[in-house]
Amino acid sequence: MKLIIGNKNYSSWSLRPWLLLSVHGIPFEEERIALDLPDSRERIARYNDAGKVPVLLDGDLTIWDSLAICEYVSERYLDGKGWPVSVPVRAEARACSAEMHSGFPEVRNRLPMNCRAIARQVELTAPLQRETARIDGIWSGCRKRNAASGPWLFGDFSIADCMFAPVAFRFRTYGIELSPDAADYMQQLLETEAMRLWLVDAEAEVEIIDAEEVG
Ligand SMILES: N[C@@H](CCC(=O)N[C@@H](CS)C(=O)NCC(=O)O)C(=O)O
Repeated sequence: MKLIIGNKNYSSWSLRPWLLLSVHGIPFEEERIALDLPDSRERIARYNDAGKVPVLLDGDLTIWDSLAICEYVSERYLDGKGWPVSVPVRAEARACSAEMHSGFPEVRNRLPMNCRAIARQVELTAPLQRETARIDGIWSGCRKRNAASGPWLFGDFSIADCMFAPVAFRFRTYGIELSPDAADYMQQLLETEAMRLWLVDAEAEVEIIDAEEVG
């Protein structure tokens, strides 16, 4: 299996399936295509007409889109354990993941993932604060409700944790204040071995994408 990813420092979508595969110790090769360079588009197009990373290649199969890749990995390699076993808990995990996948435009635009940057300051506009508060509510609420079955959002580590993992790097960079429960969850994500390895690689990258350097 080969996962095509973007810069580890900047590519938030790439982190999600990379994390799922890494946490579960599923063997895969990775190919990094640095984004925003003259040949980036052409290199990605060799793998996928959608023109985006991440892309997973498994035998003859090509799967694109971070959530679709996580779903495939769960079904093909984890016997469905990428999601919680309980139907209602799984439904909520999917709802939170879908909300993250299609929402939070202020967080995406104003707090770009820039793993190696710290102590950046941005204006906390009202719409941005509403979104960070919503994420805080998801993190603290889910964790509290599912604490009996494990320390992650829905008990055991799941695709939902992968979907929110890039947000932990974003909040770290811009020093977003969180409730104690949400801050604890974010710290737990950041201390996960695979997240630390991702950060080490991100810090070693040399490319700078000006549009992603804010604050
Ligand atoms: N919905 C897609 C979005 C993927 C996406 O936007 N990837 C960005 C990098 S983080 C990309 O490939 N950008 C390159 C480009 O647009 O040229 C997913 O979840 O995988």
